[in-house]
Amino acid sequence: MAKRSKKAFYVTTPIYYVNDVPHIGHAYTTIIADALNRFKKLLGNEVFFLTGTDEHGQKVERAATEKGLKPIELADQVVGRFKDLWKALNISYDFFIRTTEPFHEKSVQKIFQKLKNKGDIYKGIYKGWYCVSDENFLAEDVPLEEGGYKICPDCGKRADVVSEECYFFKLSAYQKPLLDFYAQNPTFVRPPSRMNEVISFARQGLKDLSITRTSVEWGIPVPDDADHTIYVWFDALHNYLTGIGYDWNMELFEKFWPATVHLIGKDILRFHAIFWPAFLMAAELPLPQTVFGHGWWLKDQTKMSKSKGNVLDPHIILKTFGADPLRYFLLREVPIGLDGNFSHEGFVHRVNSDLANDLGNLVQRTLIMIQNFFSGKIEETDKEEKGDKEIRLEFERLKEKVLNFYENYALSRALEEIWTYIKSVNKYLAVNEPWKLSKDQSKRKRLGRILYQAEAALRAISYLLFPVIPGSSEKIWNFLGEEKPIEEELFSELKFDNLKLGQEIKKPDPLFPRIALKDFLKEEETQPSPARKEEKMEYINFDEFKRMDLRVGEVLEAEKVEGTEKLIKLEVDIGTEKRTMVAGVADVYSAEELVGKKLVVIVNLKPAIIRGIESQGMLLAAEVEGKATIPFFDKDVLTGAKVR
Ligand code: ME8
Repeated sequence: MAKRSKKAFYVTTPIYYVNDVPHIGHAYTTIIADALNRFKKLLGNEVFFLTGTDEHGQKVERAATEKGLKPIELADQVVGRFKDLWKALNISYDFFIRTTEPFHEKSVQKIFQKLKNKGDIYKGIYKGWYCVSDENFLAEDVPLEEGGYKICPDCGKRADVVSEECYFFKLSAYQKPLLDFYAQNPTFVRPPSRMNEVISFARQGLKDLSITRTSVEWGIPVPDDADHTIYVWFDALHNYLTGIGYDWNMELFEKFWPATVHLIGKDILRFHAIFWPAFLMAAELPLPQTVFGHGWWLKDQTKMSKSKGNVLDPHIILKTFGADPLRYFLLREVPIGLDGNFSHEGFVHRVNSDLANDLGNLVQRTLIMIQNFFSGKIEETDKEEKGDKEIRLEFERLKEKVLNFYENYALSRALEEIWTYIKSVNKYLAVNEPWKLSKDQSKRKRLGRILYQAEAALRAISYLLFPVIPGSSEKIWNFLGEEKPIEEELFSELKFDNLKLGQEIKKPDPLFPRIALKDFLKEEETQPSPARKEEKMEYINFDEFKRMDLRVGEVLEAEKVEGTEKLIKLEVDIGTEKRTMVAGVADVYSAEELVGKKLVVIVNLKPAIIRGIESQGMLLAAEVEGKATIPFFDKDVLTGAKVR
């Protein structure tokens, strides 16, 4: 393989599942990637920034069924939501990969075949437990619960039993090569605590990994064995290759592979730091330089996640504040490796104090004074005095520190330093009181010097902030009358006095509106919760409703369906005849307790075959935390009575 160019920087985000719409957690990883991407471009690197969506697998298949959609229809909808969000957040990715695209599917099949031909993939039988939420096979030592099932140790959800023929990947053969690789590349996983976690996991022994399913239809078919679909993680991880041209644009691929950094949340570390390098070793491809596992955003001290229903919809924040306050807050508030707790109070406080007060005020007052005292253009200054020089030198020191912090993923530290500098410049103006000098004609050059220093500092500050708050930085840059785009100045060429004398400024607009907490909370309260919003009411008319034949049914007989956990077969009298129905309620009700009960059934629903039994109708039940609660009547009602 041709050698990757030294200037190449290839950054990726996870590809997100399309089972649900994006939230702040997804926005976080993507914003980090965007900041790194923009920073590296300022350094003159050739950057490729890949993001996208993970569209196959049981989780997406189930979510689509629940919504009455085909998986691809759900994917198409959710992809739109992701793309809209990235646009609203000013994310400048180079390519958006979808794993349902034919070029990706074809390459994954080819790699699968290659590994099979090599003997790294073989056929066998998998028996064990699977967590659909994490799309993960549980380790054997996860204990059985009293009810005879297993709980996923990562997400706390109930796992499913899987017993089927499948293809295995010989992960066990890569245990030693992986451990050797970690030893030689101690910064492969960052931060270091996560590297230790990965090493100790790998040391415990790696078992071969089932990488196909026969019970999941929504996946890439195994070449020449179409009863099997490829395990969603095998499929998804390869996006990092196919997204930069592997197998379809090898020139691009060779320019950027191996990836410089895969940015991920710590939830998916094992997939990226163990499975992924093992797959690559098997495919004889170079391994990525770094996998960075960042911390989680929590809400009320619990991980924000769709299944817990505690996610924050970024659109509400975007509507009130715009992209930059959110980008700034997420990157400033906590170091990337640690968890952060999102609170509305914390957000509003940080944004008002840092952006509106410190930065916004500095921009406003500097530019307004230049406008008022020099008609927008400083033509002459006197020489630098000690305090003026200090502002320049402090910037030169700042630039080096920021470079170092950005290079080392310490974005919050970089921002902290930039804010110390913003405060120094504000103080410099307060001490020198240019508004007083403006009254004395003999101090014009001195006044010019002070405002020039503040203006030059602003130019430099906006440049350093560009990776994090690109929209606002560009605005400041443009207010200063700069003509070349901000990205065209190389970091190495950035100097305090790159600001030319005699440059005419533009009238500034307010940059960051100050928002009162109570107004923001009001906005948040008026939004439907993400879960409710998803239900998006689709009205039916009365005639459509009348077409449903809902009746009181009486359960005559009931028995548990063999080999299932939840299903009960019922014989139900619907007034005119006896019907057989299958209901998923055995985790809550016993067959015996249902006999004799009257409940609501829909009798003109098209029959469906469930576990080989024809279900000729359906009973209605409320879903409470994933479990069925059947509404029974509080008065005696006639069997077969209409329900309307
Ligand atoms: O895992 N805090 O997709 P996913 C911070 N498709 N980051 C969070 C977060 C939170 N509360 N919640 C989510 C998948 N994230 C797979 C990835 S890659 C080959 C396949 C971010 O939709 C974080 O980056 O569940 C996490 O790793 C990712 O979203 C999980 O997204």
